[in-house]
Amino acid sequence: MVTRRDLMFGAAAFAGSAGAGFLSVGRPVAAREVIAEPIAHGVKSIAFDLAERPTSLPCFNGRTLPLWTFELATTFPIVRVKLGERLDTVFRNNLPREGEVASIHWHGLRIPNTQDGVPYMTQQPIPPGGEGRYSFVPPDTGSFFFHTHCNSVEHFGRGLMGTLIVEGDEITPADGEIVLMMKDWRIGPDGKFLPFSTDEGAAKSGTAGTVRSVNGATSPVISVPSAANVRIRFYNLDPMRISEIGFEDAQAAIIALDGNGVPPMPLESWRLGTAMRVDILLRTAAPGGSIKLYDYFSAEPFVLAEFKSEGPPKRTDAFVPTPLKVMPFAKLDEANAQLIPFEFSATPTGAAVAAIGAGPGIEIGPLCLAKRTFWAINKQAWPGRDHRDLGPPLAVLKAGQSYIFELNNTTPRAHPIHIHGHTFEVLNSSKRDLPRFRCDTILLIPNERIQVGLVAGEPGKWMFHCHILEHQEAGMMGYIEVV
Ligand SMILES: [Cu+2]
Repeated sequence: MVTRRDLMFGAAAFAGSAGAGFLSVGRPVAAREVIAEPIAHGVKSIAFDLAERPTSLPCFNGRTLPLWTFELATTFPIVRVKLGERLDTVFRNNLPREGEVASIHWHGLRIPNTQDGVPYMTQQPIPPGGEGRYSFVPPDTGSFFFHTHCNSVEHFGRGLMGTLIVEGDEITPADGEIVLMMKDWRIGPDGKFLPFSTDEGAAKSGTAGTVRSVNGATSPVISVPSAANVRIRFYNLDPMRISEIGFEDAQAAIIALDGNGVPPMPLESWRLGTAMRVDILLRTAAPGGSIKLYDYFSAEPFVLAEFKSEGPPKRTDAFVPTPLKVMPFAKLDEANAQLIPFEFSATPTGAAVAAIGAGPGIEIGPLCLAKRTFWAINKQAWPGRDHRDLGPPLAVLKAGQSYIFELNNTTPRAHPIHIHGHTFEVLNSSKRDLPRFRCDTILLIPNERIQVGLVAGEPGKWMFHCHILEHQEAGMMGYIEVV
């Protein structure tokens, strides 16, 4: 029986046969890159109706909760487009509360600033009864998602999100594909939603859910073909949870991070903060067998999902994961890049609340923000200003120029830091031996300093914030201006 540790040290076996080779565990050397090209043209049109829908998911144990969702048919819609296709979206805001404005942010996509969906900053928000539109050609393949960008703690808490998958990155088609969306729910003993945020949670690591789920079920058992190479697109869509996923007994490789293809790395375990994604290629079990996906970051390893093999074996060959095609990115000019430091810190108020503990829930004002500020970037706490009075950007960048962001977490909490409309190239960490990869959300562990490279993209104001949504709403948010 192969354990995670055996697989870790046995990694060179499949890496070597793939011609990639590993310098050390989980660290690939550069493989020959195949650039993805458009595979389709034309327009894909989708219509969303944002509304409250009483829903009984399997993880609710027979209870029905007032979810807010994008459409009637599914709790988390999966939108698929092919690289090269235009996506046209029209949405109606039918959310059941006066003043509950909405806009849709397309997380991870390098699309024009006007389509970025940030209320007051890139567009006027859509009031209840109103209609909004987006139209863009996703420039990159990968696993992305979309969500509203105002009152996000509650919107995520009620399930208002969906995935956007841009196809066209596979050189060798997988034998199957599974999208896994991990999200907790805050449900009280009375079967109703608990407050989505608390002061104590907002000042610490976020307010945790009480019921775990993947695709709306707790530890679902999912049928897969036997002895097959199945692609798993794993999304951490929780408002606050950090997970570290891995298999106890399987051959599996990470093939993409935040949608960006990487030379396949054996999956020992991978840590994801909220909004982060990982694509995995898994060799499923022999007929009748099953493989469990765990979250090792919980107090006890938690079974996220189980993959049960059915039918005759698909493959008898050795497990040799093929890299995905990658997208062309402007090359980082590291030697001439300007270094810009960012400090992620707690405000004195936040530190005090974290020290003394619980208090009444945070009230979300009409400006998409908490009234209290517990967190800051470069000592600037976002709710000091509203979306209509933006204040100065955290940095001004010139389009096409290279920068190194030094992200310094001076707090005892982890922060997944997200930038809109760009990807970071991870360069180094003060605490961990990280491979070099691209991402739109980078997890800073407590007191960690990470340097990331970035080539400034399209002109505009691009949000830059922690994706623990209570941290974002309590101050850890700002913007970068590209001119
Ligand atoms: Cu944070």
